[in-house]
Amino acid sequence: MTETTGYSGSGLVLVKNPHLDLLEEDVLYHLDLGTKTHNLPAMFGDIKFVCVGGSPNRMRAFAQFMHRELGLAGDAEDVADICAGSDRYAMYRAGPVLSISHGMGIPSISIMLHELIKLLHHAKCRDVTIIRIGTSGGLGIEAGSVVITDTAVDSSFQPRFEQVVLGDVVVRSTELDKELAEELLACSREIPDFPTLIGHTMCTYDFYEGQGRLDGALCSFSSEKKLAYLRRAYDAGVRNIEMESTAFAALCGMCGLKAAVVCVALLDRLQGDQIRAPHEVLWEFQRRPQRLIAAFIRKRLGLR
Ligand code: R2B
Ligand code: URA
Repeated sequence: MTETTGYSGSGLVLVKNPHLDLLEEDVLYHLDLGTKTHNLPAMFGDIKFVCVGGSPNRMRAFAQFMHRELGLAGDAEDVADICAGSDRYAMYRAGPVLSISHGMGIPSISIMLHELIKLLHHAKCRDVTIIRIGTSGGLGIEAGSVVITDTAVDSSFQPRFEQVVLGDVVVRSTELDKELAEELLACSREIPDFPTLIGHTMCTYDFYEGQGRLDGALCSFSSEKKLAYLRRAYDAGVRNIEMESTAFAALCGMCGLKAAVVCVALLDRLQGDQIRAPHEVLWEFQRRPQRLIAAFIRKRLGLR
C-alpha cells in the first residue's frame, strides 16, 4: 500500500487519525506534556520554526544560540527544558523557535515526531517550518560540508519509507520541500567559507553494517563490496548517510509540515569509516547546520 503526502492550504498541522477526536485527553507521554495538564495553545501557539536534532546537549546549545541571534530578553543560558519531567527527549524554546532532541535512529525520531506533531496540532500552530539539523557521513564530499537534502532515500536508494502496520508494509513518500531546500542553499551562499550542496540523503537502520562500515562488531562483506555499494549510492545521487531522514520526511510530509534536512558530513565515507577528527573540529562542524538555520530564521523574520 502506498500513501501520499498531505499539504494543506490552511497552514495548520494535520493529524490523520480519526481516533484522536474521541480522546478525552491526549497524553504526550514521552514529552511529559498533555492536553489536560498543559495549555498547549498558550505554550506553543506562536511557534513558527521547529528544529530537531539527535543530541539533547546540541539542541540546548542551539536554543541558546537562537536566543542570542534573535536578541531576546533574558540570559540565553537560562533556557529551560520543557520536557524536564521526561528523560527521553529535551525541548527548549527561543521566541518562535522550538528546539527538540530526537535521539538516534528511526524508532526514536518517529516516537518524538508523533507526539511533536500532535502537540503542534493541539496548539493550533500555523505555517510551521520544521528542520532536522544533524550529522552524517559524507559520500565523495569534503568533511565539514553541509548537505541540504532534496530527497531522502532508503538503503536501496529509493525515495520511500516502509513501515510495518498491523503486519503489512505501508510505503510512504519521502519528498521534502524543494523551495525550502533552495532557500536554505541561497542562505548558505551568504556565509563565507561555508561549503554547502544539495543532494540525496541515504537513511539506514544501522551505523555499522547498515552503512557499509568495516569496523563494527560484525561485518559480513569485503572492502571491495563496501566500496562498490558506496559508489553505487554516489552514482544514484546520494551525498550523505544518516539514520532519520526517511521517517522524518514521511511523517512531516503526511501531516502538512514544510520540512528540510540539513546535515554536516563528519567524514568522507569513500576515504574511511572511523570518525577521527579532533573534538574541537567536530564541535565546529556540528555548529554549521545551526549557523545556517539561524541565518535562515533571521532572514525569514526580517532581521537583516
Ligand atoms: C547521525 O549521527 C547519528 C549516528 O552517529 C545518527 O543519529 C545520525 O543520523
Ligand atoms: N552519522 C551517521 O549516521 N553516519 C556517519 O557516518 C556519521 C554520522
